[in-house]
Amino acid sequence: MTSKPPVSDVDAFSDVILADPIPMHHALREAGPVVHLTRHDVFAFARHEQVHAALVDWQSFQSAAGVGMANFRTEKPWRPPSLLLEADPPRHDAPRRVLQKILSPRALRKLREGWLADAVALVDQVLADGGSEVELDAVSALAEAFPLRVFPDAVGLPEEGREHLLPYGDHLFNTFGPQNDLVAKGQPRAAELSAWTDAQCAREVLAAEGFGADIWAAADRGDITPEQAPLIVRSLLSAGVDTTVHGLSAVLHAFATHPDQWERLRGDNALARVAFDEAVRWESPVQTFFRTTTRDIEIAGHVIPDGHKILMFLGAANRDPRRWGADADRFDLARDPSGHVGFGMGLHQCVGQHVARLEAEALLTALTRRVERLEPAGPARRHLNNTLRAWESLPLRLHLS
Ligand code: OVM
Repeated sequence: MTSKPPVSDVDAFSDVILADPIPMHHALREAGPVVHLTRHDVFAFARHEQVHAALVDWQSFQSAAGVGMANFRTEKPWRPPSLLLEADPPRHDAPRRVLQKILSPRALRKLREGWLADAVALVDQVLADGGSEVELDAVSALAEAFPLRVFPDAVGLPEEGREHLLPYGDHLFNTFGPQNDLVAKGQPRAAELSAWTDAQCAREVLAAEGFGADIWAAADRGDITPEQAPLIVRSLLSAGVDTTVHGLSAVLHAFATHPDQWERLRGDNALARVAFDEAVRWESPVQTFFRTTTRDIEIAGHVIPDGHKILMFLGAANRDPRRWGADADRFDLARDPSGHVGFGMGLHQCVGQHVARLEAEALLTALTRRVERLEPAGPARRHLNNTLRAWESLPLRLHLS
């Protein structure tokens, strides 16, 4: 016997919920393993067990129909679908294999020293005209500044137009949600931002060395087709900037509000990567993605029919006490955050995660050299996005050592 799942009429993308989704996450987890969100007509998973299961079962929960609310089976996508994010095997395989190698820990070794030095240079520059205390906005001065200093160069982008990267990403991540005011607000610039991004993916525009050139070299080898190459470069530009910026904001906010954890990191720089992953678990910069069912699926006695949208609350799964224990809401470097779904899981798991971790390690390590303590220096302000958990402003006071 099967029954209808519990329902909720919550607007999961309203300003109030986006500003603080934690109470809704709690309510949805408690309501059951699957909840029908009647307002969006989608089925929500908020527990770690079901989110994890959906992420690893790509046959039953497809990405090719779009990982936003729009169902590509019935609606035309606003941009050509990503060969990585919005594809399943076998189409997904070659692009994934190529990008995975280009962004592998082994391939990143040649960037490591330069990025560590760049982080030291940025931190020295930012702290230069202070005395023993410096006040800054950690979003613009650090979380945005560092990725923008290293990542576009690593891709091989021209200098001109780089200011389009963050607004493009912001709009793109809004479009995974419903067509609400956040999407409408981005609409006037969408065509211009999208055209700029697409233009950067051409071989002639990219530097002779870098991730972009590496992707085109894979096309020369025949590992991917020349038609696929620009779309794979586009994935780097789409997924590689805003996500990292908000991940860095998250870890800086975490440390500013957990001084004992900063002490711990200062005592052992090897914790920088764990700290970043714990912040990704704790804050989940990418809050949600959708899947689409490819068959009737039974979950805990409820049937989700074929072709329906599943909304996976990564942020809720990452704080599910069933998986993380009673202190799931605590930012704690003593925890092992592995198994978090902030980077996804399974064959779509973030292909750029090693790049993000290297950026975080470089920035945090550079900060531990100079900063004894950091604390909020004013009210932190959220930036609302349909998919991203983001800060607009994080005023911090840094006490230098
Ligand atoms: C892509 C893409 C875009 C946004 C996010 C993402 C988190 C990938 O175009 O492939 O992964």
